[in-house]
Amino acid sequence: MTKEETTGLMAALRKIVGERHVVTEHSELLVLGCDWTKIFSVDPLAAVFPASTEEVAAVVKLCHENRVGVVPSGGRTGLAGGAVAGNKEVVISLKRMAKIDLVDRVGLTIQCEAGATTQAVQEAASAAGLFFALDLAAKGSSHIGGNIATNAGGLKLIRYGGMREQVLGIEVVLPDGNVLDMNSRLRKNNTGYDLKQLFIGSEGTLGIVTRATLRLMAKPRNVQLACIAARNFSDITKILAIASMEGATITAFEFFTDIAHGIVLQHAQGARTPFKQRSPFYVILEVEDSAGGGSVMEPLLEKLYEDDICTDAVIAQNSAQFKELWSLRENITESLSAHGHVRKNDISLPIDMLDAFIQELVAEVAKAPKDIEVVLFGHIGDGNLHINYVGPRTGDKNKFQEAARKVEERVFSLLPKYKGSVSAEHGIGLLKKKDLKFSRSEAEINLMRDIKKLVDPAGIMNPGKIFD
Ligand code: FAD
Ligand code: 2HG
Ligand code: ZN
Repeated sequence: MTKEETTGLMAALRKIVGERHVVTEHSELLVLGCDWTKIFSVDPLAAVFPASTEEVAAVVKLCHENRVGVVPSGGRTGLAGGAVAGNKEVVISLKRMAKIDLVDRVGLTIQCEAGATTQAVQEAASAAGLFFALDLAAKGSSHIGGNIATNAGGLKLIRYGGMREQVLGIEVVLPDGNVLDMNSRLRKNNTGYDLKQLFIGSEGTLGIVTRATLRLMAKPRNVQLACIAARNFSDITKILAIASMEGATITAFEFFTDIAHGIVLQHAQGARTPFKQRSPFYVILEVEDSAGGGSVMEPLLEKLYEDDICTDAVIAQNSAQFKELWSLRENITESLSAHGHVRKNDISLPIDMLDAFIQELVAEVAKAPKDIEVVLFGHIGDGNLHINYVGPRTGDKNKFQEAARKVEERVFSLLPKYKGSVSAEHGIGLLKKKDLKFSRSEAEINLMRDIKKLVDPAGIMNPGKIFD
């Protein structure tokens, strides 16, 4: 774009959203054009903050006419570079569109604008005596629109499903600025293709989600939480199997190694270990005890002790301990960032293949440079393992990323034989474009490209994400 064209575009954007809601200042753009990854080059043309669907549509239409790329932006907690603007795109932030307007206590739904945070929706549901099931450590910042665009998984997927399972309807601004209203509250609607599914998990490459209708449910009752310690990784999957066989309704099954635990204890304020003696592996197990009276967790732990599968366990006795145990898991990501340079993998495997995979992973990691520490944790109850490669903060960031990339490529190449995925929940974004081939066939990738071309022939919607 020439200087004059850019000036004209900025004036038109200001006319749509108002003078104050267009940012062109370089230092602010460096933040607004970036997500949590902070490893990609950032260079947006501008960032705009529309206040309504009409304003989003007008901005997109204008950018479409001028063939300028747009990057939909939510809470910028994404871990795949999906909300990164690196090529003079206009960042469209939904931050001002955070209204939560309708809780239907009979049909159990909630309607909101896409810029509402995950936590705000959880709290609105709770205030109405109900429960919104998506939960993740980024909930205070992540937006519902971002959760939909990434099909976020999170901490409770094992029981309630991921974001896709929570979405009944959405409103979307298409790449040409037209609005598709699919914001239905219906539970059942078999009238041809379910088009909203195409946008869920599409990482902002097909359109901008502006409103959503989400499912609510009754608040879980008598939830019990334990942190269980184990000697071997294989005992972790045994605990999962035994818990199910003993009839526990598992609402979360989260794993972390003692290395992850140590890093949290070092960096998270007020964190302390609940164990007298540390063990190599831990699980946070949350169950719903519908009968009440502690009838689930204690007998289950007794069985685990009897079978010599756990080395120690603590049960949260009150809400403070409940929060404290959960924080040991929820603080891992932030503590890792405080600890050093980080490269993240977010893989998934059939759960019964995890033991075999971990053995191969350990062998692969043994060949890695010695200053790369490998930290494992994740939503093992649904087969999602988070691998973080961590390098010393004092080292060079780019060199570390290159070295860690070599290790991760070898790890990814193990996945096809397990029919695993290079991304369980964070998405492809910019980070894993080269790795899509490890999980999806050429035919699938070609079909995805065809869909992209059909919906966005001008290629302006979040260009360069998922594939080029
Ligand atoms: P952003 O980062 O702003 O954007 C993510 C993608 O969505 C981008 O491609 C962007 O273009 C697109 N997008 C954003 N808003 C819209 C919209 N309105 N319409 C269309 N496209 C849009 N993820 C999990 O799945 N499970 C977890 O447990 C989890 N835990 C996390 C914990 C921490 C501490 C952090 C930092 C991240 C975690 N994440 C997790 C990753 C991240 O929080 C999720 O991917 C989240 O859904 C992103 O939401 P966001 O609003 O921050 O999106
Ligand atoms: C989590 O489960 C997130 O906490 C982040 O998905 C994972 O930091 C990571 O690698
Ligand atoms: Zn996760």
